[in-house]
Amino acid sequence: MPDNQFIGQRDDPSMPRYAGLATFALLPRIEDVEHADIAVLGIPFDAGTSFRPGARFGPSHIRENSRQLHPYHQVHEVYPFAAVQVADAGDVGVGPYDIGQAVATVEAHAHTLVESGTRIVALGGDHTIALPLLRAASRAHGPLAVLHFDAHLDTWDTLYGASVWHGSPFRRASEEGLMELEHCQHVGIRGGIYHESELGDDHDLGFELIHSDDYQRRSVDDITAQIRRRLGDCPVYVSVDIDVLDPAFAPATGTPEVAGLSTRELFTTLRGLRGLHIVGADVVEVAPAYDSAAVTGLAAAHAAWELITLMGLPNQVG
Ligand SMILES: [Mn+2]
Repeated sequence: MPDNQFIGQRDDPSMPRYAGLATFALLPRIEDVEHADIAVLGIPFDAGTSFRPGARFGPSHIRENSRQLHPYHQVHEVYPFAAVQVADAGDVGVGPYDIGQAVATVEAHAHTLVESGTRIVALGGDHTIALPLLRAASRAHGPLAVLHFDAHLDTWDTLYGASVWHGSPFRRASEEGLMELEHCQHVGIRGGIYHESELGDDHDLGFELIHSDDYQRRSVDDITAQIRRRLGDCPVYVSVDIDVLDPAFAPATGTPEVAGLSTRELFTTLRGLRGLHIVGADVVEVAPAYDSAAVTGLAAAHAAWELITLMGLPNQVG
């Protein structure tokens, strides 16, 4: 490990990685650092879920499964936790009964962090939380290029009378002017939709599509090149719905869809995105009750680690 001014992972030879309290990647708590460049923030909220509930237990499960994250990233050849100060900001306290109130609480909490120069990597929680996180990030950086990994469009309108739920965050964000309409990208889309007009709406709301099936015919390099072209030089918000993965790789999620990405396809894609100007990110929709052998939790913890690494690379600082 290089010497530097940042506090990294717990390094106590008397305390194995599987023991002790689980902050994300055994990193310091935000209270224990002077300033966090990147904060991992849990949002235990799942009242926006339309099908299988349980993502409120996602943050603690992802932290538990982040104990094995190591200091060195061998693809990018960096020590992510020595490049910038990363800290665990704990959870946002949100109740389960009032979506509007929860969204406002998340937005206020996120705004406080963003205002102090901290970029957030959020652990969901269901996908509803992307809306307040986008509001907070956009307030600081202007309209954002959204890079969205998901089986679903999440640009639907209302469901069961709710306009804010886990299938609508990007429609609301687009309507509110939080997104760069020529620079947003879905990756991994598949599964059923209600009506073909949803695809036209999705395009009008700002997104270009890369389907899950595209990974069968195109190389990952080709796909990452398309993503880079689409995002351009904009500030980028990356949202990873863990259901972008096939249920074989991530069974524990609210709305699983067959024929998804493998973990290798997702991770080679993420690793191909060096140089983006990422101003915020989330990993959402991990519902631990369905997680045999913790495979979904592991995938989510590692996805967050990949995002933190990208955000801390030298050309990303600031
Ligand atoms: Mn989603």
